[in-house]
Amino acid sequence: MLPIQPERFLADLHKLREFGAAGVGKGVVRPAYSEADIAARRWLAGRMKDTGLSVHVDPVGSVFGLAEGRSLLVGSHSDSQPEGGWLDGALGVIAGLEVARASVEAGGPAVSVVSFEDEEGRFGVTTGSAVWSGTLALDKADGLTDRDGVTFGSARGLMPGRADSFVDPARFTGFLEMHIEQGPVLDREGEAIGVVDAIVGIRDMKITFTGEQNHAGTTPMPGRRDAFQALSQFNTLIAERFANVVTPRTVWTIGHVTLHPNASSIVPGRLTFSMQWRDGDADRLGRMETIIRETAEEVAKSGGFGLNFGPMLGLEPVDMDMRLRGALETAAETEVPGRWRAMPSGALHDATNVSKLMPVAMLFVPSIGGISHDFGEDTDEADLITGLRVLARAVQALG
Ligand code: HGY
Ligand code: MN
Ligand code: MN
Repeated sequence: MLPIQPERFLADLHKLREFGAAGVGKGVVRPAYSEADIAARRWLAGRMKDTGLSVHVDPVGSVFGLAEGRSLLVGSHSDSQPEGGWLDGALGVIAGLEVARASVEAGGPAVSVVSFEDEEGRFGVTTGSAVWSGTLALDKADGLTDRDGVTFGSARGLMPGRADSFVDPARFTGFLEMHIEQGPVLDREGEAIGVVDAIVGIRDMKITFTGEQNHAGTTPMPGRRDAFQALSQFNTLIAERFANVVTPRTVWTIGHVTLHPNASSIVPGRLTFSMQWRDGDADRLGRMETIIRETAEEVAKSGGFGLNFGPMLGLEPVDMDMRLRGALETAAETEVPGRWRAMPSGALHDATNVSKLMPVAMLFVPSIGGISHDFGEDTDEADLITGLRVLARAVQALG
């Protein structure tokens, strides 16, 4: 086993949590290109340099610690959701750093480390690795905006020390990402490790209904063009129409709604909302998109609303590489025999984009209560260390 040092690993994990600490539980607020994110990346770059890796901050702010010659890439992301947990992404980055240090101390195998930028999609969907993998052109990414209208292009300019060039993916033999499950299965089943077999696909777009802003007291109900009512109708209709298309694993979410002018005595004239859906089957995602577009058009037409579909972002479902996955499964059976399972990922990860460039595989540790994308996200330290041990075993076996 590589000479990993669990205490050093945990110390760095807790140190990273300090950047953007929310002051609520172990939560963090560290969105892409925020002061906390930039400071965290500067600290990570220093830890990579201390390990003897050469640091490369790419044009979008993803931070790589590069070993000499060809190497296995291990990492994840260190930016967070607007209200994030301390482990989402951070765990995979610090685990990668610890395995890289242990590999250097053991004289090999060569391990590089990465923290991708904007995996949490302040601007898009896994934006940093989507640009690196060619899924998303940089000039298209630069035009993406966050919910306050800030562009990706202007935000990434805040990241100091960015190189003009991207890292050549040919340097890497493959990519391993350790992550919290962010769901209830391992915690509920009392298991320690999940080895991912496939990552779901996703579609994400903004939709705007435009009605008529008017006085909430004097405007009779018949004939109102109330943009909120349009969304309410749309939401009910798609749930009915999805019934014979979806499976129990399919999910769809309206997570962000902007109501204009958002005042209690004004009939809202405009509403923009985020429409996101995920499934393991690309064809089902397509059928859901048809229902979404047709239902929005039907609601707009029948209620006299304007309708606008924003750009749709999406990633296809992806299977993990069998050789890398096998190394993780063998390592899990050695470390926690009978207390691990192969399982799909309902969450998106940078590994989806990186799979376009090289073989990838992922492993999960349990999330207490299945909570994530919430300040309350947490994992027992014993489970964090078990995950690190399984990762280190797999890295050594693949070496
Ligand atoms: O939304 C996701 O699945 C990822 O955590 N950003
Ligand atoms: Mn994540
Ligand atoms: Mn996340």
